[in-house]
Amino acid sequence: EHVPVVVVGAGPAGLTVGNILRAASVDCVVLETETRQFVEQRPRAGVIEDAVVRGLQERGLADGLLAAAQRQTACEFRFDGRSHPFPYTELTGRHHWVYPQPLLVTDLVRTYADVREGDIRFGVSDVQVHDTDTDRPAVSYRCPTTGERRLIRCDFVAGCDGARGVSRSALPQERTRIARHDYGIGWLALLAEAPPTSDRVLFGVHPDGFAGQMPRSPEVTRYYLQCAPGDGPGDWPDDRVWAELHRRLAAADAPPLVEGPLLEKRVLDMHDYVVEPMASGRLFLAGEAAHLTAPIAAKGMNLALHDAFLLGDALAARLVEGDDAGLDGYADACLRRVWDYQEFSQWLSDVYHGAASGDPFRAGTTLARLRRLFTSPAAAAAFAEQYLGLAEYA
Ligand code: RFL
Repeated sequence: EHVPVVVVGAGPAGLTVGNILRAASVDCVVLETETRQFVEQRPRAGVIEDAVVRGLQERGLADGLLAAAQRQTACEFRFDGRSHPFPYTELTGRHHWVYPQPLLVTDLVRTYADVREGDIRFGVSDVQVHDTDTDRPAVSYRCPTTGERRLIRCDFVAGCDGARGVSRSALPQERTRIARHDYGIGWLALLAEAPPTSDRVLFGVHPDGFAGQMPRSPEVTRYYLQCAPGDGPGDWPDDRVWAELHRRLAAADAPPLVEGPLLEKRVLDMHDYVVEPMASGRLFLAGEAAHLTAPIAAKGMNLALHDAFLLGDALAARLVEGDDAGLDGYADACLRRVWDYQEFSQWLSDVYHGAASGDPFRAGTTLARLRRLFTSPAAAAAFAEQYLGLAEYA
């Protein structure tokens, strides 16, 4: 079997690359270890930048999103027992969109497989990437129904298999650097079957630790609670979760949180990494296969989709018109943005977690940084620009 492109992984990045290739009539195979149902239901991200929505729209991939997503114009910090709304659209003219990742993935699978007649193979196992530094790379896998091993030869491999994938390890070790950052904290990620108390994203900066509220839909709300990095869900019975959420998001001038059953409760170990240079020979990584940003600034899926736009367009230009420029500049173009967002996540992490660091000096300076967003128009504009996505990427 031979196809021009094998895409490893059917997350937001891989499905977007596949869709762009099919729209350009380039054949490809997407390989995914999980089932279709599993990837369509996996809850994760929800906040999408204007520029990414536009990127999806330009590629015919935003119909579902535009019909159902909420467009947000402000977020809100809570500290000193009060609410502090931050109206970012007033400052930048840009928005955030709330559209849960499972809905986006469902749209992307449907368009790829059902509308653009793309080949997608779910439930494969033991995926291996071969010969990517030659002109004839290949990907092999075990077929879920027969158990036999299959080999697909191709011209290019798009490694979009996320943080736990295998394609990253096919980069030549001597030319690859992995830069890591560990925040030394955990976040308890929660999904509650309850309406949000406010339709804004809320950030609670509190001496007991950070807490966040991210509306997902009228029925479901995501919450985060800073916790010790070694904690497990067992350390956080529902009563403790709600007591801490109430305390850390308290504001005398706002209604209380609405409690409900907790559908998801897992501890995220907060860390970042960046794989450089993201490409070698005929292998190009995109999304979390190449870089992870802890969900502090809600940038992970945005970065994954930015990569996928560049990679899909570059592969189509190469395979349809013989134009190599996009592929040649791909890794550098992605990495500039990745480092920008990593820096912003680190900056924001200090603001969120400084008050609970146990170090009174750090608590003082990070609170000063937070108050400055509400007293200095220049500081507010700088925050808004990064939070909504730099204008240069819009
Ligand atoms: P994904 O989504 O992990 O997809 C990779 C796919 O590859 C499959 N796979 C393999 N397939 C074939 N062979 C193998 N050997 C394979 N190994 C794995 C996997 O099953 C999967 O289907 O990576 P991708 O496409 O790069 O997309 C990245 C995003 O999913 C991720 O960045 C976001 O979810 C991060 N994130 C957020 N990002 C935002 O932009 N805004 C948010 O509000 C936001 N909130 C979040 C988040 C991530 C979270 N978690 C769970 C860490 C909230 C949370 C709680």
